[in-house]
Amino acid sequence: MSLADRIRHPALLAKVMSAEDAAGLIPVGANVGMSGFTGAGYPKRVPQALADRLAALHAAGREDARISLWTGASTAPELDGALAKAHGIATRLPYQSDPTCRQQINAGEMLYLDMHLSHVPQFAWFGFLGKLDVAVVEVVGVLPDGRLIPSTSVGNNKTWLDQAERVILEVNLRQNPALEGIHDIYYGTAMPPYRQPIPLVHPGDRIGEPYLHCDPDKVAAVVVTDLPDRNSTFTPPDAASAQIAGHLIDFLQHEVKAGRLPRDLLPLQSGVGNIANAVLAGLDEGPFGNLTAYTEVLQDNMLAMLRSGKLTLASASALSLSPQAYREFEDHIAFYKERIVLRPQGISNHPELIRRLGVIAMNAMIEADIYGNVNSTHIMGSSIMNGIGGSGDFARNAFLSIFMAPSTAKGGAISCIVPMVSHHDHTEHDVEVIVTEQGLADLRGLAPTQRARLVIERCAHPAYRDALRDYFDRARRTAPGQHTPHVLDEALGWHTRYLRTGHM
Ligand code: 0RQ
Repeated sequence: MSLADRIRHPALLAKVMSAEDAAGLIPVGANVGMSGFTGAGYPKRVPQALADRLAALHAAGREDARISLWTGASTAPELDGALAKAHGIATRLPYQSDPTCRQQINAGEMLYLDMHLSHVPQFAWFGFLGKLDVAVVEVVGVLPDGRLIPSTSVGNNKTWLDQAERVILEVNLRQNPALEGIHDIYYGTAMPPYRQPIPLVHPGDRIGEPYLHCDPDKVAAVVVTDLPDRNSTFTPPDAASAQIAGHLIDFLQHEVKAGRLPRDLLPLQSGVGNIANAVLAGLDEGPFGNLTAYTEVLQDNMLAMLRSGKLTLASASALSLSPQAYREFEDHIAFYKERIVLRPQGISNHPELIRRLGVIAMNAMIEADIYGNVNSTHIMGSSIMNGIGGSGDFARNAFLSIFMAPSTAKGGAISCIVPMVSHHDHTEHDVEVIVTEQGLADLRGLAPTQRARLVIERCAHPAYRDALRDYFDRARRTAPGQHTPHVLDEALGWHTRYLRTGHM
């Protein structure tokens, strides 16, 4: 396939230039919206060229040689990693998982706006984030009329292309042209007070069109890439993850028996990582069939469930697959295209749709407290791990909001069930079920003191259970209020003890 077959718009074909020349069009201090969502569909050459330019400016004494970087979600070493290593990011939003970014954020050198993923496109439209100067978006190809074939993620690309003053396109020849048709880009959104209901009532509904719009006159450069997505390798579930998955599947079966869930459950949302993968593997072997997914990231085990027929369709914003699973996807792309829809994150994570569809939200956490408040983002109250991502979009609006973690971390030195979380991402009001390898606490319909007993008995590790019982009993005796009793002097004492001694 020649370049002219990929870029079928002559005026855009004429704008092909080197990544270095394109990066030169991005001013220092600009707000730059880049594509990319969980390691998929991010630009691969312009960010590296920009990082080289910013590093050279730093070497020449330009300490202000930085940009503000907005994306869909996490990206990859070629984007977040390269720009962070060049000290080229002043402000980052809305989600990252890059070690260098994390280090710089925690050192106070990079500002980080950790945002709900569904908020990002509308905050950009509302003008809450300032003006978007440049968009850098990876695409698979350009149609003769200038519409764009999106890549392996959609993220915020529609918003970046609409809002940015200038656009740089990376046409990635490595991405499969047969991706054309898998996307559903909804152009029916509006600003309040003119918003209308979003006409999606089933996870697989297609309500938009398969292409992104972009005014060709705004396109300042087209760069050609031939590089694969990050495609992290897949790690098989460990023992704790498999136990967590087992508890969760027993619970879902119980809900079906009780008549609170249909036999084919409700659309599934699954976070990323080891535990999420174990839950999906358990569901693939489990008793349920005819399942659907309304989620933001499609990872290996969801692909396996589509292949086995357990899952009939999946809606997401990105394909985050290992190299092996991506080969399987490409080998059977026609099969998967009938069963997968990729959407903008403003739609995949939309509260209205999550509430309407009755999504079962399953996300990992860092720690929970005895009352069911959840911390998904911070280590010991102050240091960021990754970010809230889509977990809040789903938890607040789900039919069932489930959070999962091993009961201990760092070889047992940390209890993931604590008297009070050191940072709140999901309050007790948004958390219905907590699961660890020890067991599952169903918190629905329970008052705080009832929740505390259950979380301690079902979810805490035996090595920490007595200390939690003792804390709760003393709080019951001594707290001035008995609705959510705490010993305030001690509530964060487990964390401060860890910071002092290396053990909770
Ligand atoms: O640290 O790597 O230094 O060993 O935290 O923990 O157990 O490997 O868990 O990779 O599944 O990540 C919540 C961070 C879990 C993730 C979180 C330490 C632990 C380890 C990671 P090391 P694990 P996972 C969809 C939904 C928020 C976004 C979200 C996340 C490291 O799932 O970012 O849900 N979620 N999005 O040792 C101190 C504790 C700890 C702890 C674990 N209590 N105290 N350290 N760790 N518990 C996706 C998107 O939105 C895009």
